[in-house]
Amino acid sequence: EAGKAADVVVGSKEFTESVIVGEIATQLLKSAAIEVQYRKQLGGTRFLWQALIAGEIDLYPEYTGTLIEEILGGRLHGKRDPETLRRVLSEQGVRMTEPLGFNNTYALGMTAARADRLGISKISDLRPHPELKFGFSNEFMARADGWPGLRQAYRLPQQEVAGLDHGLAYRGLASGRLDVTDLYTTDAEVDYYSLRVLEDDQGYFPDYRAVFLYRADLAERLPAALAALRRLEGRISEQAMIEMNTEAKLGKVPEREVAAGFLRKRLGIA
Ligand code: PBE
Repeated sequence: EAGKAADVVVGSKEFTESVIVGEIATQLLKSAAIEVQYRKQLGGTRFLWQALIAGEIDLYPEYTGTLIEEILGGRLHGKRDPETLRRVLSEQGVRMTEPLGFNNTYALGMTAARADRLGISKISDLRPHPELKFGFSNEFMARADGWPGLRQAYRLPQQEVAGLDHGLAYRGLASGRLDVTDLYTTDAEVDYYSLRVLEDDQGYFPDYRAVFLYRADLAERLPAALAALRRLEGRISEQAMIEMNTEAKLGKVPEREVAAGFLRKRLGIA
């Protein structure tokens, strides 16, 4: 803790949405006269979780499914109820807010044109097509809720499976180098590239409701910070999040401005 320049250190993962939501928190805390340092795009899920536990950051945006399947997986012993979740989190000195209002789930996607030609509308329709080229974001390749489990659950035969940067996967679909990738359902590219979101007909993916994870000691040290953060509970709809991702990704508006616009329009914070 010693030597921290700011009262609160906010972190985020490497993709646009995480950076925007981290910006929103940062600006909201600043508007409450709290000194904030924003360490954006720190890395992947595991890195952010470790940084939170180590006290290098005080809070970051996370998703319930990611928390349950990937981060806490083994420690929950198959239980997924909110009470168990909060108890196991608090054993780690971590708490979470109520959901912010949107769900950003993984899904498999293809271009609508390719999906139509092959008659594919759901994940199990991929089974008779071993020739399809799959490319998944690097984190998805290795996660507990990612490719290995999905392949097993759906008994998918595809052998040609590449790991790549999430942003590049969309361009791979558009150029025809890839047939199938993992989407994040609030991504701007889903609409932009006219992608078909394949139905998860075996219900493999959980909900990924956005929340903030924060250190329990933050709540004790700076209750005003927590009160400010909690103003975001239930306030970011799926539509609002998709619009913000679109502004940033396709409109090239800096995340900082996108976040400021949200706070001004939806929370009346100038
Ligand atoms: N996501 C979508 C989540 C999981 C699903 C990639 C934004 C994440 O864990 O970062």
